[in-house]
Amino acid sequence: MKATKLPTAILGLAIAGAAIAQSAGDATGKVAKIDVSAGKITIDHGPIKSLDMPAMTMVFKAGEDSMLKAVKPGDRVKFTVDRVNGQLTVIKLEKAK
Ligand SMILES: [Cu+2]
Repeated sequence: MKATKLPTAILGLAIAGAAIAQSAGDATGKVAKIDVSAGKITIDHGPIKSLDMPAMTMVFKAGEDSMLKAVKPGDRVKFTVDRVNGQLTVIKLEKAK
């Protein structure tokens, strides 16, 4: 079982990597709300050119649960957004100084 699952996982990662290269967008913003149980983060963000998005406050899915614990409402952040399974997802998040 394990031997057949592993190659599929590697292929999946390769596909995700290709998608990130095409559509990911970098942005800055301020955390407005964090919903740990839903795995979501609301960010008051600046324009994201590659996604053709003006500045707004919106909800993103968090790519990793650890992101929701690394920041808190009011924190300024730098982040990268990509569409994962059709949902705008924060794939990288760090506190801005
Ligand atoms: Cu937006």
